[in-house]
Amino acid sequence: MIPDRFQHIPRRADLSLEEFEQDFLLQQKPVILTNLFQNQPIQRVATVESIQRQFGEVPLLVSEGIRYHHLAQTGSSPQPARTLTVNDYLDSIAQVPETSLLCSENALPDEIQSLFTIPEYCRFGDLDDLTTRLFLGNAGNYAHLHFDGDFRQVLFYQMCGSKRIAIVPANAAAKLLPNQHWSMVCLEHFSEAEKDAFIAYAGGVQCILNPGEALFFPSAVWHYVEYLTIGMSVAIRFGRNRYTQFLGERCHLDSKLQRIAARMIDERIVQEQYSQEYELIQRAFYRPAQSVAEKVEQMAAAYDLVWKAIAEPVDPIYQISIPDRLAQETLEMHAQHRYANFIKPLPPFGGWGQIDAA
Ligand SMILES: O=C(O)CCC(=O)C(=O)O
Ligand SMILES: [Fe+2]
Repeated sequence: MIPDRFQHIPRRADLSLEEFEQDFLLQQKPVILTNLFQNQPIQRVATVESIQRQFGEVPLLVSEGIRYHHLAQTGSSPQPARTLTVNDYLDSIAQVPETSLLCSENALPDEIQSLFTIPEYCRFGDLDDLTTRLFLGNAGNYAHLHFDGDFRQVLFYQMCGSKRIAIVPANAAAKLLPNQHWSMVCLEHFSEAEKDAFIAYAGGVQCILNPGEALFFPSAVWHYVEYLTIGMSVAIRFGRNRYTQFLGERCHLDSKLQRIAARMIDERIVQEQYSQEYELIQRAFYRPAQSVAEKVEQMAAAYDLVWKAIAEPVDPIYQISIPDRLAQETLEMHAQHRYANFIKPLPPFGGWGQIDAA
């Protein structure tokens, strides 16, 4: 265990469901639950040795995980993903301790799923939409600063090892150079002092998460994760309501949508306060367009109108646009499959028949 030198995020044991929802979830504040799985078998798997013993033969998809390749434009492409057993992966990191490969966001194997019950805290949202994920990585690995584009709340349980986690509120986007759900700020290349200074400047908080602890990530927050040791974590990703499901699965991601979605986590509030705004986005979604670029423009205009209607009077993110061509191109690539059914192609070009004939 590594002491949490930050002490920015409260640690709570035995938090009642009501306190969790009122003081943290509905206020979109992080909290660390210190005894989430007390007396459940998962709590006894807290060392690398116990992971090897219990899950050594479980297959994992190992890849470069949450890194910022596509915009870094370094000319190097990510290493291909491959399947390894837990033991083979652990052996491989003993051979190459600085490898960038890790198991990121894998479906949670049954062998681990069967060691705990889904906590009552996760019942907010549509329970059928709840999902679980596994992470296993080497010391020195990281997840680049991003927000989760599915707009789920997450309970992030640390089985073994320690992670440094930074959380930055959605409204800091203007300071983070957002592109889709990525920040273009590469904290992984900053010195320790620069990281701390930058995260403080962006209004963020940090913690060191240790075995047995679970961090609650509010929906749509920015986060950056460092593996301080070999670490294994389980993410319980809450179900969403029908509004955040639509925004997270069908609309193109950007930091304005992020802020809109963060307002819509409670479906009662959407029904009471934001139904017109939600419909505006839905209408834009179903309006036909002739190209992905045009579709993105229609949607961005809808995000803009909605955000103008619901933003706080002084809001830094309102200034954001995506000026650079590279960002626009990658945005359209990302939007392509989401809007594919709504694009009417231009009629095919008829050729220069007349001229040729002459
Ligand atoms: O721990 C990690 O590697 C990243 C976690 C993360 O980004 C997430 O659970 O959404
Ligand atoms: Fe994430």
